[in-house]
Amino acid sequence: MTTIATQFGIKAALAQLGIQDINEGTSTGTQSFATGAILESYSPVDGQLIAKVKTTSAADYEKVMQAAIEAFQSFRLIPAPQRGEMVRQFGEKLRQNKEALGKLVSYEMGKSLQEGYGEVQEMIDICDFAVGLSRQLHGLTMHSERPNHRMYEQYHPLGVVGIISAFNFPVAVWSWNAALALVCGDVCIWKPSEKTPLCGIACQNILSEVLKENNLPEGISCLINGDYKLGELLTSDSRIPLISATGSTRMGKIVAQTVAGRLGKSLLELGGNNAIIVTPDADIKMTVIGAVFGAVGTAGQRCTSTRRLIIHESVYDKVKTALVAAYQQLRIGNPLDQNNHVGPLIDTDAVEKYNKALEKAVIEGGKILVEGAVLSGSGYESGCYVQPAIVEAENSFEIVQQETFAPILYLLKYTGTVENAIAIQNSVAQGLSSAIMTTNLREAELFLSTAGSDCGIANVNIGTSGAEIGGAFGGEKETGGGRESGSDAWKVYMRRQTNTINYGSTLPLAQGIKFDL
Ligand code: UN1
Repeated sequence: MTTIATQFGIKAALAQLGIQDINEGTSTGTQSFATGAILESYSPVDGQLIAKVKTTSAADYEKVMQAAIEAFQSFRLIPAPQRGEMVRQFGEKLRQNKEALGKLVSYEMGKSLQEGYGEVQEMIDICDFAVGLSRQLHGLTMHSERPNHRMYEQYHPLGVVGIISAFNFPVAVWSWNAALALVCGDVCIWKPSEKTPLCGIACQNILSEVLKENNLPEGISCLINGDYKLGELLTSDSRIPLISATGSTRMGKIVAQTVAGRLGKSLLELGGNNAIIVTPDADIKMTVIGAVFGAVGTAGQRCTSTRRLIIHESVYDKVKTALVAAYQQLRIGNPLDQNNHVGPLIDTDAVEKYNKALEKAVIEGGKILVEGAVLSGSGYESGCYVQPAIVEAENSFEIVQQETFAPILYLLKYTGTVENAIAIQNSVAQGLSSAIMTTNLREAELFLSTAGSDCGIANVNIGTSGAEIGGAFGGEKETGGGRESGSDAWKVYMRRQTNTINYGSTLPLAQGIKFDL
């Protein structure tokens, strides 16, 4: 029998990425310590077991930590551009492995193959960005108030950075953190989602080769696998100055409190409840493409997925009809088959949450426009495939206020001016991504102004998902306030030091204070 894994070259991809039937899930570079329980990784694509992973015990964790601390002692002293060269080589290896890694992402996580490749492309892009950055880790110089004094600031590496990533971007989000942290001179310990451990191992294997080829210590990049208890070891560990965590708001609140309790720094990328405002002047064709991709791309499991459409009453029916027609065209099925638009949800728990959300929407008074359904039969054996749904709702519904990681799009109507739509858009607890579809300059600029969107990302005539790595990525309010990836996000991975140098022969004090002996 030809399985999906053989038909789509998954077996070959796994072999290329160094993934065996049972993998050592704990590793610093090429060296592995793994004595914890076995974690099995099943594909949501066909429900098949892909491989087993040995998890990290508390004792293993301690060994990994020691290796990381030791590696930091030497790695921090390597000039930043040389660390950049290492990241450049990593980017090259990602180019060579793009196809294999993209396939694994698609098969283990369930996103479409194109999106799997796109994720690896984000990794390559952030490596390129980090290479340039390795020569630009600069601080400011200031004029001292004292004569013959010079004052400036410089950035030093922080130490061990803990990275906790989610299943939905099983490789890219780690790389946003790791590529920057590495050029900054930090070493990393990564705990990927338990739902996508093989993606973590594949990345680790690729980076390990680079470390080995450059005779660099293995502890520079460490991988640990396990459940939330392992996460707790990481977040409560005062040897880790920075924890970067991506996941739900519920998880982020626990991480933030634990890290703050020891006065560590945290960088949080949590839930979104992203909306597109559609004004009377919107280009309807562009709106439909942006909204459909935003709502059903990655089966609605991006933190940037479009969850709400806030449509002006004058174009409401037109947009609604166009959307319903577009949803009829959607092909749901094996994400490795490029004829399909929508792949499976990550697991059957996610399917249950999707069902519950739709039920709740109806109980609260929502009107179903495109019916949801769990698909069964040939090709849907994993039980993770669902029909993307559209519901007419109110922003005040409890379910609309929540982030459901599934392809459910809520249509909300607004009347009057764009200020009303902006108020609806901002009336949720989350603040990640937002967009406006309009050809009206006044509306667009108002949306981007201080009186406009309160989100970390605000787009004009683009959907809410698919941000480029060059910008700082993250959001406000319950999204956690962190910024990753481009712009000056690197600063969080370093400690800032202000230096004042007296090159004169007297010791004047600041603020004019006299202290004569
Ligand atoms: C996420 O869902 O956690 O903007 C990250 C986007 C992607 C990243 C999403 N570049 O949709």
